[in-house]
Amino acid sequence: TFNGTWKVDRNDNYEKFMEQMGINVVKRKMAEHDNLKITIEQNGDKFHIKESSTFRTKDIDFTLGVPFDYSLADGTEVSGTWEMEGDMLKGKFTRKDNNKVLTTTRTLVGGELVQSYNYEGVDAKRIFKKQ
Ligand code: MYR
Repeated sequence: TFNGTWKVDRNDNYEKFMEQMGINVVKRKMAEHDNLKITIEQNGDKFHIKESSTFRTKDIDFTLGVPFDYSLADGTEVSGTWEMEGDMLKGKFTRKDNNKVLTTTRTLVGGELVQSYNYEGVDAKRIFKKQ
């Protein structure tokens, strides 16, 4: 289960990923140390996520397979869907400003929550530990 509160522990290639996203160096440096914490509550195919970081706190509700809007911490707006594939959450989101696609997955690996990101050929991961 993805339920619980997860705190980011480490990043893999996240800086390069953000650069590909067009985020400037100052924001990238801040975002690498954003202390991101997400609380996930899943009920069937409905999810409630509480996101908190040095940038903001935010509540997100979505249903698997149903498109929704989300704005990234830098204000970039995306729209897309999470789906469950086996034990993996797979997200596909389209940026509203340029129509390019960002894909992301969430999976549990050895008690950690691993979120992967791909944008325009650049892959990154953020790895979270349960609180
Ligand atoms: C959620 O499930 O937490 C809300 C929806 C997430 C949608 C897309 C996630 C992509 C986040 C990328 C952040 C990278 C900023 C450069």
